[in-house]
Amino acid sequence: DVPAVDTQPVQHDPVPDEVEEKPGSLKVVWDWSDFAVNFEQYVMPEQKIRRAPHSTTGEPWPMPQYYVSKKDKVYRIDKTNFKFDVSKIKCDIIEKAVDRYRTYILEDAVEDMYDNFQHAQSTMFEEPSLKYDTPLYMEAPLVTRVLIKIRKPCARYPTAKSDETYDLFVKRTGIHIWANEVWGALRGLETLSQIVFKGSNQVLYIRDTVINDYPRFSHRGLLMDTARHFLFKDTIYDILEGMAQNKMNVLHWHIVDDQSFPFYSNAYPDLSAKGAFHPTFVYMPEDIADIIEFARLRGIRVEPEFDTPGHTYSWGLSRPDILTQCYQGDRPVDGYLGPMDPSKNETFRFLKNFFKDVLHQFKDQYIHLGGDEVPMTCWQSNMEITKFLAKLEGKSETEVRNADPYYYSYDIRKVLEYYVTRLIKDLKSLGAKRSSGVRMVFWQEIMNNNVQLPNDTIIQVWQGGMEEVERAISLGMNVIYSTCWYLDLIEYGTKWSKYYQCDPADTTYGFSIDESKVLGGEACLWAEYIDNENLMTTLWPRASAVAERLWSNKDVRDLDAAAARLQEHRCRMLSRGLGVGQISGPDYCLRRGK
Ligand code: CP6
Repeated sequence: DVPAVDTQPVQHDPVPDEVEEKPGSLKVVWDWSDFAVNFEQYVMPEQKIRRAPHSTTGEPWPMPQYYVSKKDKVYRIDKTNFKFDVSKIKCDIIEKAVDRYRTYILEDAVEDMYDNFQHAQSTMFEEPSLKYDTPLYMEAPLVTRVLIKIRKPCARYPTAKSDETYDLFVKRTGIHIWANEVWGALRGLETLSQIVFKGSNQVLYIRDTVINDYPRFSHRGLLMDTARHFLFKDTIYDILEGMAQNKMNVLHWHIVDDQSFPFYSNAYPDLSAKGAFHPTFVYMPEDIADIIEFARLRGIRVEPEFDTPGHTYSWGLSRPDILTQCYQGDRPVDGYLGPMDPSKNETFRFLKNFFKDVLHQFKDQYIHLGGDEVPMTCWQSNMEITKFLAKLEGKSETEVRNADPYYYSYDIRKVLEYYVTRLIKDLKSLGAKRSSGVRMVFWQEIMNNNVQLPNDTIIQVWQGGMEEVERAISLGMNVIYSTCWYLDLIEYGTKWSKYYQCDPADTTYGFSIDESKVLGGEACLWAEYIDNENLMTTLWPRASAVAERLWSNKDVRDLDAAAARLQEHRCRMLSRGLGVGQISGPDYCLRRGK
């Protein structure tokens, strides 16, 4: 029984005569000798990364502000007597951090994968292998002590003003970490754990090093979306642990949206009872507290976002009364509720009670209030709203009664302005009862719509480039930049270099940007196509490119140098048990430990 074979020839488009005849056209490309000569130019820079010389092992990510390490002066880590001394400060944050980093240093240290491996013998590598047989390594002096000195008393929560500065000295006398605040000591311990490396002989080494380090931007964030897919606590812990390993310090938690409402509100339990995907897919107050605690111990702030007045479909499952009924002509559109309804006092009474509980559960000074993609055409279609607007504009009773979208010219953006202004006022008054106060963040549309904002408002730019940053600053606002860092937009390859080259205060095209007004940036991982299974592989190490841009000096930009360190960084995250994804095309990691 021989299967029938389709003997029809494949139909090709006929090759046009001009192409065959013209010199330098298609034909030339198929000249293989020419291709071989030009091979180098066809190799993408990212593919060269695996040829990185093994001297990259033990390099930090993100790159410190000032960093000198001596390749010819190496110490051995004394595994059995290794000790951390923390002087003069009693602090749970540092005690727990020491426990974590002891494990990372002594058990999960990244291995020098370029040494003693068959490929290392080939000409692909710049240095020969077996370097651990040389006197430099065999006779390296032992270091046994890490001395941590923190100048100020331990604070409970990290804030926007936390000092993350630290110095790190690796000398014959020991390893010294000096910091102003405990947050700097955390960053210093992370750096220390990165510059310790394991030789292929399984001995731990560290080079003689001097580091003075501090972040370029104070806001180095990551947007996590738990509304499009519910994320389990373990996944969120992995995100936070990855952030700590990249010195990122703000978890922007986009907790609810149109698709689901997984936040348990003490004031309105029906919101999650009716709005969550499943009764168990809810973050209870204990869960929120656990996540904030896990973040706190890593110097990470948790900034919640409750996006209104748009993106609120799931709120309407329990509270249809606070959403706007959209109309088609004079007929209500069945089952279609739009943004929050600002014409009702009940909407604001509800929001005030709701946010009172939010400010109770979340400790950070910042709260993100959304304001993006508001479907104002729904407001426009609803006669109650247009009447309300007419009243806002001081029209007479009859004018209001007769207000008609076709005859009365109005600016629907005034409704948004009213909504946002009233929400801000209510939140400020709630914030006044808190020790940290409250500072509000909005998506950039709020600035686009003529809304008068208090000048401590923060604008998060997600569309457009430096012209938008410049505009927000000129309006007196602080800025968080995200446009180029939408990590959920997936293309072939990982495109980390694109993320790496983007700068939230880029002045190369002539924009005058006051960098002190740019708080930093955020990598956004919107979760329409992300769940617990693919989150870590999509997020890391791509977000690492963002992390270095936000931490390191503006002129740390060399792609080849970054590629070598990033490759090691990816292997390090893997060896520490995080299921991170690809970065550089074909490569390999040694994965010991977990
Ligand atoms: N959800 C919310 C989203 C997006 C925004 N807000 C979004 C828009 C465009 C892209 C990706 C995400 N999914 N609430 C915009 C801030 Cl490309």
